[in-house]
Amino acid sequence: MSYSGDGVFPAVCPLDCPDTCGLLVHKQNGKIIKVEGNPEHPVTKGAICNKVRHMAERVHHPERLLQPLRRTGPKGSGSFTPISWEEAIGEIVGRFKELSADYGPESILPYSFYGNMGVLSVDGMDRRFFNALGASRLEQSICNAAGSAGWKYTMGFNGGTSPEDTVNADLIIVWGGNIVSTSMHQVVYAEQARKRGAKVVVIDVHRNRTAQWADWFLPLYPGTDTALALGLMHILFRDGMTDDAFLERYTTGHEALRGHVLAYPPERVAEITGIAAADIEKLAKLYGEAKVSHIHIGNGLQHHDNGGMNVRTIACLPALTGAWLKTGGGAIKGNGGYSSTNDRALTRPDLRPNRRTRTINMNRIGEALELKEQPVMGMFVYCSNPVVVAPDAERVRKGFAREDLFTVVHDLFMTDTALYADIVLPATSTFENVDLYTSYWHHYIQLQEPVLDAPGECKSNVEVFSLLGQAMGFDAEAFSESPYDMIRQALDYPRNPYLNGVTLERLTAERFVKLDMSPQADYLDNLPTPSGKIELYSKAMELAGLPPLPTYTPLKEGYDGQQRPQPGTAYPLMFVSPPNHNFLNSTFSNVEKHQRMEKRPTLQIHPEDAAVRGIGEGDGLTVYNGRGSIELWAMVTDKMLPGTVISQGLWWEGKGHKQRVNVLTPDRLADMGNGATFFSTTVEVKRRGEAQSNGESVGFK
Ligand SMILES: Nc1nc2c(c(=O)[nH]1)N[C@H]1C(S)=C(S)[C@@H](COP(=O)(O)OP(=O)(O)OC[C@H]3O[C@@H](n4cnc5c(=O)[nH]c(N)nc54)[C@H](O)[C@@H]3O)O[C@H]1N2
Ligand SMILES: Nc1nc2c(c(=O)[nH]1)N[C@H]1C(S)=C(S)[C@@H](COP(=O)(O)OP(=O)(O)OC[C@H]3O[C@@H](n4cnc5c(=O)[nH]c(N)nc54)[C@H](O)[C@@H]3O)O[C@H]1N2
Ligand code: SF4
Ligand SMILES: [Mo]
Repeated sequence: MSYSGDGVFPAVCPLDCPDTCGLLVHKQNGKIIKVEGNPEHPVTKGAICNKVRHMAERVHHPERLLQPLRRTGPKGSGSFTPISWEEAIGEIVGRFKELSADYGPESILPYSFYGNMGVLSVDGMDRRFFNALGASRLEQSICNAAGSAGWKYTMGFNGGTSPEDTVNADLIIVWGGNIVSTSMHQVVYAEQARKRGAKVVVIDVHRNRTAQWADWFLPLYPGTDTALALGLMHILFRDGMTDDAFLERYTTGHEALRGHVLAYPPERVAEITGIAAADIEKLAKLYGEAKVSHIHIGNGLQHHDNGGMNVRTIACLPALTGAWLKTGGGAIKGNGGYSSTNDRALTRPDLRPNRRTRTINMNRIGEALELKEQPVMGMFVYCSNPVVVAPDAERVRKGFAREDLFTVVHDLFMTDTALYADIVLPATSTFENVDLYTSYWHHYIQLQEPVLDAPGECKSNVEVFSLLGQAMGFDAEAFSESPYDMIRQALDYPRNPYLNGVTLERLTAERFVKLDMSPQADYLDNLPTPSGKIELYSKAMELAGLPPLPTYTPLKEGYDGQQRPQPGTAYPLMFVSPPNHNFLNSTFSNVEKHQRMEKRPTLQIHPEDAAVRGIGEGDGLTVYNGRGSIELWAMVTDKMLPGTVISQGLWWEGKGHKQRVNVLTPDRLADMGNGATFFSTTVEVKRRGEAQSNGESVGFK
C-alpha cells in the first residue's frame, strides 16, 4: 500500500485496549490532521475513544525523541547528548558482550509490556534477540495474570462469550470493570441489549463512569468479590435457581460446592462486602431468573491479594445457571485465546543457548534490581514505563538509579524510566510500521501498514532488534526476516483452529479478517481443564496448595485480623488506583491535551473520611504509607463506601510533582499467576494546606 502524499489511510489502534479499533488517519503535508474510527470495521464501526481522537497530539508532539541519546549527567537528571545509531548499537552490543562475559547473559534483563500491541513489536524480533542472547526471562504478570490463572483453573480456555452475541443478553453484570473508559464497544453492545429490555448491573468499589451509566450500582469493599459471588451461589442453590442438568453434564464438584456455600448466607456476606443482605438477595434473583445472563469480568477485582480467586469464583456463576447454553450468555474475562498466533516461530526459543534460564517477575523489578547474588547488570526497557507503572515505584526508581546498572530504553518519549537510561533510543509510532494486531476481546485480525514516514531517526522495535541481532553476530536468517515474513509465520499455526483461513493475503485484501469461529460450537465439550469440564472443584488448585473450592480470603495489608482496616490504625484507608478515562496506563500522561482533559491527579475521598481529617474539596493532600508519599488533590465524594479512597490514572512524576500512585502500592504477588496486587493497599491522608482552584492542570509542563 502506498501512503505517500495526502489522503485518508486505514490504520489500527495499537494501544493495550480490548477493542483494537480500526482507524482512518487523515493526512495533510505529511502530518496527521485527524484520526477517526473506520466505519467498515465490523465491531468498532467507526466509533473511537477520545484519547485516540487526539492521537495526533502525541504522534507529532514536540518532545518526541528523534535521535539516539547517551547519558551525560547523573541518572535521573535528564542530561543527554545525541549520538548516531552506529554509536548506540556499538555501545549496546559492546556492553552486553562484556556483561555476558563477566556475569553471564542472565545478568541482562528485558523489561517490556504492551505499550504497542503489535504482535511483531512485542512478541517478535525482540524475543528472538533476548533468546539468542540467553538473557533472563521476564514473567509478564503485571496486567491480568492472577485473573487469567483463576479463569483457567475453572474454564481451561482463555476465551468466553463472543462480544457480538452479548446483544442478546437480558442481564449484563459488569464486575470490576470500567468499560465506559476501558472497552467502549462493549458498552455499545450492552446499550443494544438494553434497548431490548436488558438490565445492566455494575459491581465496583466506586461509582465509576460505567456505574453512572448502569441501571443498578452495587458498591462493595475492595477485595470482597469472592464473598459476594459465594453469597449469590448460596441463594441460587437454596432457592432452586440452578440448572442441575447443566451442572451434572458440564461441571465437576457441584455437590461439594452446594454444601460449601452454606457457609456464606447473605447476612455474613453483607458484613464482609458492605452490600445489604436484601440487595444480595435481589441480585441473586435477577441472576437466577435472567433468561440470558452475561458477566463482563474486569481487571479491577483481580489486582488484589485474592485476585485469582475473585475471578475463579465469578467464573463459576454461569455454570450454576447454565447461562453458557444461551447465545450471548456466560462471561468474558478475556478472549485472547481465540487469536493466539505461532509464538515459537515468532520468538524462536530454539535460538536460546541456555535452556534453564532464570525468570524474573516484572512485578518484583524493584527487588530484582537489589539482588546481590546473580545481580541484574543490564536492562533493556521497551513498550513499558516501569518507574511509573510497576508497584512499589520508589523501590523501582532506586533500582534504576544504580550507577553500575547499564540501561537502554527504547521509547517515543523521555519517560520517567528513560530519564534513568544510559542509552535512549527513539521509537516509531505504530503509524510508521508494519505489524499484525489481534484483539483480546473481539474476533477480527488486522494488518497495520505505514501511513507516515518515521520522523527523525526513529526506528521500530523490529528494526532495532534486527540491527542488534546482526551486530551481535546471531543467526543471520532469523535477524534479517521482514515483517511480512514474520506475519506469515505468526499466522501459520494449525494448533489454533480459530486461525484457520486467516492469511496475509486476505488481510491485505480485506483488512478485517474474522477468525474461523466454527470450533466454538464445541466450546463446552472441549474445555482444556484436567477433567474436560467446568471445574467448580479443582484438583489442580488443590495440588497447587490453593483451596479447591471457591473460598473467600481477606486482603492482607492493614487488616490486623479484622474484617477491614480500622480507624485509629496507622493506614486505615483502602487505596485503589485504577486507570482514568483519558490516559492509557501512563501513555498520554505527558500530552498536554490529555492532561487538560483529566485536569489533575486527585484522591476521591468520602465526606465522612474527609470531615474527620479536616479535608475540603480541592485541598492539596499528602497521601502516604510505609512505602512513601505522594501529593494529590482532594475530590470529596460519596462514590465509594467510607474507608475506601480512589486515585485514577498513572501520572508521570513530571517536573517536580510527586504524583506516581505506585509509590504507595505493594509488590506482593497475588494468590494465583504471580499477578500484581496494586489495589490491595492502605494509606493515610493529610492536608498539605494549600488548595488549588479546580480545573488547573498540574501535569508534566
Ligand atoms: N481509558 C483507559 N482505557 C484502558 C486503560 C487505561 O489506562 N485507560 N488500560 C487498559 C488496560 S492495560 C487494561 S488491563 C484495561 C483495564 O480495564 P478494566 O477491566 O475496566 O479494569 P480496571 O480499569 O483496572 O478496573 C476496573 C474497576 O475495578 C474496580 N475495582 C478495584 N478493586 C475492585 C474490587 O476489589 N472489586 C471490584 N468489584 N471492583 C474493583 C476499580 O474501581 C475500577 O472501576 O483497560 C484498558 N483500557
Ligand atoms: N497503580 C496501578 N498501576 C498499574 C495499573 C493500575 O491500574 N493501577 N495497571 C497495570 C496494568 S493493567 C498494565 S497493563 C500496566 C501497563 O504498563 P505499561 O505497559 O508500562 O504501559 P504504559 O505506561 O502505557 O507504557 C507503555 C510505553 O511504551 C511506549 N511505546 C509505545 N509504542 C512503542 C513502540 O512501538 N516501541 C517502543 N519501544 N515503545 C513504545 C510508550 O511510549 C509508553 O511509554 O500498568 C500496570 N500498572
Ligand atoms: S484505545 Fe481502545 S477504544 Fe480507543 S481507539 Fe484504541 S482500541 Fe479503540
Ligand atoms: Mo493491563
